[in-house]
Amino acid sequence: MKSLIIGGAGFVGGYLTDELSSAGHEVHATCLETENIAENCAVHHLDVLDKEAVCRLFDEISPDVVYHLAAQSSVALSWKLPQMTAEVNIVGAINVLEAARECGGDIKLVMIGSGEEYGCIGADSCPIKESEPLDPNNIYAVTKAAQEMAAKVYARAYHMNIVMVRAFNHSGPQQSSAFVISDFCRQIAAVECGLAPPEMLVGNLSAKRDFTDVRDIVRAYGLLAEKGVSGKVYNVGRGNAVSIQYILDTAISMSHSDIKVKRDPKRMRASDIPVIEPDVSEIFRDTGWKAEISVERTIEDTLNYWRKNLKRS
Ligand code: A2R
Repeated sequence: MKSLIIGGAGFVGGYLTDELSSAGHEVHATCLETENIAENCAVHHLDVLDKEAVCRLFDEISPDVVYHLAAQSSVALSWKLPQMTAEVNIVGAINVLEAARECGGDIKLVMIGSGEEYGCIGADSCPIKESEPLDPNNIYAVTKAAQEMAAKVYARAYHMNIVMVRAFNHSGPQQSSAFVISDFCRQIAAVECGLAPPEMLVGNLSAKRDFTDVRDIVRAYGLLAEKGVSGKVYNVGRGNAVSIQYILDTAISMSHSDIKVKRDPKRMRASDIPVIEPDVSEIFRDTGWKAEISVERTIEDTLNYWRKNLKRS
């Protein structure tokens, strides 16, 4: 099996490369010229905005499966750079769809979107089913909804083999500290090695989110490539939201340092959705996948990652 990961240098890309390599796939991964990437795969430089280059790469590799991860993936940055976000996430995705169409054959495409596409979800709509109307609430979410709609059109019009994913919060070692689990763990590690005073800066702790370990997420992507039904959209998540307070308490309980919690107005969001939790029965039905790694283990592994990496820096 020949797999091509587009956007292989990001947080998820490295884990997906490991998952597919250890399953015996021939793995090809792309990154931008400015990025570093693990060496356990064939590496190709690619900007998804260069349509000819995307087509050339598909012709050169003739992949069986393509995972499209390349994106401007930050919600915050999408407010600051809406045009760039739209270009990379929508035009980039269409370039990938076009390249697969032109390349022909029976390539399976796994297009990675986001739980953000649902927008402001009321607690009564949880767990959120894939049939819930999309109501994106930020520019990043708009672009991911557009990517998904374009992919559906290609699946229908050209009978292409495409599955679409709405991934909910995922976390684990190596994630940027712009995300909450990684942020809390990094702050604790900084206290422990004397780089910061013994306090934690936090935002809204009552919001509940659905956290899945990145190693489970990439296992889901592999199974969707194998067993996902073409033209279908799948929620990918644990299906069991926990409060940010629980994440905080669990992370602090793993440290021997005496850490005081402090509210940081900069970390409070004007409108935070109280609970986001997906219904994950579709992916379970079609692939048998469900999350296996506990939230506690994700926190522990992320904390240990920061303990090692902050000490080194
Ligand atoms: O923005 P950078 O320099 O970190 O590069 C990102 C890369 N990327 C591109 N690749 C090719 N052509 C472009 N024009 C382009 N612009 C950005 O895609 C990064 O290396 C990768 C996406 O990885 P992350 O930002 O770390 O996202 P993550 O957490 O791996 O999520 C994977 C997918 C994304 O589509 C998310 O929107 C979705 O899962 O949740």
